[in-house]
Amino acid sequence: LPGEGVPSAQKSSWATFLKSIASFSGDLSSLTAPPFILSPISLTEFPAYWCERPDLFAAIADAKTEKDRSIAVLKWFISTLKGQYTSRNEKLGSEKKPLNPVLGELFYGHWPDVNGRGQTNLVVEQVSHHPPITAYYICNPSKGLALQGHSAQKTSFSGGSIIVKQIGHAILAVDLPGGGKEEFLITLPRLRIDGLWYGSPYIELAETSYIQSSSGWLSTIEYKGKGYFSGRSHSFKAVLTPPGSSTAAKKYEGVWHETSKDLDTGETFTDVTTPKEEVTVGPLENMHDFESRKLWQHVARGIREGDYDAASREKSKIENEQRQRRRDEQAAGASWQLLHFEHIPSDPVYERLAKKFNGNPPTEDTYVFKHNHSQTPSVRSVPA
Ligand code: HCR
Repeated sequence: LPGEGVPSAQKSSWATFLKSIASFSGDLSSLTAPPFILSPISLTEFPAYWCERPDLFAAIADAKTEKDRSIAVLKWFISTLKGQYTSRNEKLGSEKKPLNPVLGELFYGHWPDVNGRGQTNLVVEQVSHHPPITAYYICNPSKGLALQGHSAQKTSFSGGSIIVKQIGHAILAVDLPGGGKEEFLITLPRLRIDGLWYGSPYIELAETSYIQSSSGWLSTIEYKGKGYFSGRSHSFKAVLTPPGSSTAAKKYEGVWHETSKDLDTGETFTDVTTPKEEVTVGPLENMHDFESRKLWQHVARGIREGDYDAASREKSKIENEQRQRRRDEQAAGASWQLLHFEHIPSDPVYERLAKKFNGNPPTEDTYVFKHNHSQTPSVRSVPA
């Protein structure tokens, strides 16, 4: 039934929220939403979804050929989608509106070394507040793997759904045993937020995304919802093509939130029905004030405990403090300095790899991680 996921006291504010998004395009994070749809988690935590299957990430380094590495990257990528796009429904009951990070907000974490897979480290920094842009760096130094990317969103409203165009890309760099690097450009799918009318939003992926290797191998992934390929939600088809050819060397099909198979052999390709590994985060007492969980702790508690007045009071405190910072900077003629990333207007790796598959746009800006692999565990001790 329409509005059935909305608590009765919030039905009219949900209707007002829906009306405001219907006539709005741009940055959704700035709209005030009713309390039942608020998530206690900041968007800076989202990059952790890239590595909740650290074994599959590490396995990329163990693949021996260019083709096998491209297959391993595709397998890892598809296996991240369930966490990226359905985990809020599982944990919080529906997709929710994440906390809108402040400029300079930080999130650090790691996945421990188990059975020789190496430790994987995560560094996230909010590099823009308006529009929200999140930069991340994930590396497994002992396996010679580093993923660097940034994420922003452009939203519009169509046919009762929110359409989210993801802006940004990720580059995975793999150190090769004989020296040199192989690089993979990962583009991001388009999202549709459905179920708004019922007050229980969920994500469906749409259109096509690509993984282009510097070796020439290309994965083309097509996403469909209910009523297409298999009639099931969260369906995808992926095709792997060799350098300079459009004839598929491998084809995969399935649903990204459960299993998929290799269409030639019938064998299972991805299976995310087993538990994932959440990122390990240090204790709150050791955190810098700008680390996400410390910064938002009182707001998050208010949301979790249903004390929305406290949540909104605490949120206003953070926002006012931010406004004051910006005013002080302006008065001093200074601007905010990023801690871990440097903005560059065009990413040469993106340009080189996008050219190989006529990727659009031909160039994109990026945020380059300023330190190297081995520094990531120690960057936690950030200056005040
Ligand atoms: C669109 C979205 C914020 C951005 C979230 C992103 C795209 C962030 C990068 C991650 O890698 C993947 C990802 C997953 C989320 O599905 C997506 C969010 C879904 C909702 C949220 C909107 C800003 C909030 C809309 C409010 C609705 C729920 C009423």
